[in-house]
Amino acid sequence: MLTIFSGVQPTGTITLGNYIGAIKQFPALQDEGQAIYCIVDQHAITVPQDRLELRKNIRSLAAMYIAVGIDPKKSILFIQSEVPAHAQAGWILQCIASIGELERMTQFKDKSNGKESVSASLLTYPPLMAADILLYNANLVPVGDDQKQHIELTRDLAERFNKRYNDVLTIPDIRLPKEGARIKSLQEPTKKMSKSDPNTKATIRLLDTPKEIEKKVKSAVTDSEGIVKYDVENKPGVSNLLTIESALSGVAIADLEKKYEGKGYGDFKAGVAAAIIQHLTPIQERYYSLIDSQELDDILDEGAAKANTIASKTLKKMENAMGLGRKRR
Ligand code: ATP
Ligand code: LTN
Repeated sequence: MLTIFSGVQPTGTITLGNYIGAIKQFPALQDEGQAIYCIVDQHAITVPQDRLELRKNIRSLAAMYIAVGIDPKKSILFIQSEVPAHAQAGWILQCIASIGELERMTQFKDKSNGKESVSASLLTYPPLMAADILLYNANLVPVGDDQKQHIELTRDLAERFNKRYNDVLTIPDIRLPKEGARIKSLQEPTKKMSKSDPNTKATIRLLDTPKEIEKKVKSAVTDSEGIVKYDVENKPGVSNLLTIESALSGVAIADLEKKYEGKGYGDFKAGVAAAIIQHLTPIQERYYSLIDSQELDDILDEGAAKANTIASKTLKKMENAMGLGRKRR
């Protein structure tokens, strides 16, 4: 049976980029095998976080996972810091990773670029991510395009561990979405849409109100041509909006081009906003019914217990293979 694993950082309300690039795939994968979804709060603290904000974001992300269709009867949903094996296995994998390969990670380069001082964990973040995945013997990791390099490193570390010690770890494969692997910022359509972008007009968040969505789409950067055509090179803004509408409505991009033929960007943007609102309304309703519920805590308690059982078994195998601690009879 396949094991599917993915994680999202609780660093703010998830964006359409996170949703289309990764989270939208999660519910569908529940029927392909055992799906395990994690709120990676230990990853979030690689950059400074306000403690109250972090608490709020963790709970919010948990409710959002379920609101988008993750069924806790089928999937395991849990918070990373509630399963100690992650940090323990992360340490082991740091011991087999080299500084050089970690310094080559583009996410590290981006997040440390221009900063006078960054935490050591920003560099050692990928071995922790590898631990997340490898502890569950995951075969498949659904993520957006920006995580490709981290998944490749995870595979390298697992292969290195298996070769150096014993065949303990499963080599995972990446699963990218068919379209929308990289949703762009509405304001700078050559940059990825990011949760932590300080420009609020650049991102649509899953909890934005219909008014906010309309406003943001209306002010999205396009071009002066006035023709709705998919052409990433020359029309990145229009192409991004087309990708968003197509991913949410299920209508092929070519059919959307026909729908907007002879129409201006005003009509186009109104259509895109309507498609977003229609898709997000039921998600928001489910979210608000869950956010303050005991049900949510029960789901997370059960998820942590199940995750703990699986993860601590793999950790034991890793420790035994390396000769850590005492041999257990
Ligand atoms: P931050 O801005 O805090 O670094 P982020 O927006 O990049 O956060 P993550 O929590 O790092 O979000 O990512 C969650 C998932 O969303 C990952 O699988 C990532 O690949 C995917 N993702 C993030 N941004 C995009 C995007 N613009 N397009 C497609 N997928 C994305
Ligand atoms: N690094 C990822 C989040 C992440 C993750 C994971 C994704 C942490 N652990 C395990 C998939 C599997 C990010 O920044 N988006």
